[in-house]
Amino acid sequence: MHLWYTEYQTDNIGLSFKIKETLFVGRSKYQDIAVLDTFEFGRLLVLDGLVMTTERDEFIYHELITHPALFTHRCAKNVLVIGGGDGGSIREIIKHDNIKEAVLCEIDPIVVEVSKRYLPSLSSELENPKVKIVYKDGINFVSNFRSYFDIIIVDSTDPIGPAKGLFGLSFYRDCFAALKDEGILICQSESPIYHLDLIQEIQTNLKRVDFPIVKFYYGIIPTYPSGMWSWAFASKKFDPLRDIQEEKIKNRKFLTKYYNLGIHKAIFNLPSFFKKGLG
Ligand code: SPD
Repeated sequence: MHLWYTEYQTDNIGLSFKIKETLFVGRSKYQDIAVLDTFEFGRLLVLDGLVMTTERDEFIYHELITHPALFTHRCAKNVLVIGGGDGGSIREIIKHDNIKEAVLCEIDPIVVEVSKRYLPSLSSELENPKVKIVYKDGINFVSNFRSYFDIIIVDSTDPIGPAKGLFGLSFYRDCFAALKDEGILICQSESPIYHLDLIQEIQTNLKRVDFPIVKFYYGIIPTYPSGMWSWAFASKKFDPLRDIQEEKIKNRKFLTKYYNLGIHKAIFNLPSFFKKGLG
């Protein structure tokens, strides 16, 4: 007998994983949490029935949510990650020597605990002295800062339940205020295939907040709905293509498995349907 886990990505499509072992199943104050060991994608973190990350393809998501901003900003020192309790985004941020402090604001301590125990390749830098973890609601947390962060990364779950506010206008306003004059905000913005309406709404909201540069970029994540994912890049000063730091990307001293100079240029050149959808 084989056990299978299926994420129903839409009412009509599911992605199923054959399960080797169920490592953790529990309920925190906020959500259902599971870690499953799968035959094809290694360990899989599931929150409220939705795939958050897998050991096999997480590098694509975490490199793309972090390095485009970190290599566009001239010298980011203070970075805030909202969500991302698995630690994958923090692991990538910490690769940049210029980082002085990386704050992880995760609402759910159990996600961090579970990731430290079952997903060591993602959570490997959570104990780094440059990393400060706060267990708070990111929406309230960010509203306490003025011109403090160089980069804010919203590594949220999908826009259902507690994460809904992380896609809204007032949250973006607070992020704008919490960023320094050269600040950059990155938000995971779901699938361009399935969620173009949401992406349009994110674009409208970010422009209303007065970010002079609002762009989207995309990547291929096999275990996310449709396999194609996107991120919003909202910036007060630097443009990811006009201000690209080619030498810095080429001469980086750390390894990446997906991100490189060609990828940086390619991901901001959107497929026609996506470009059209953004108007
Ligand atoms: N549908 C999956 C969207 C998940 C985005 N966030 C994932 C968190 C990984 N650090």
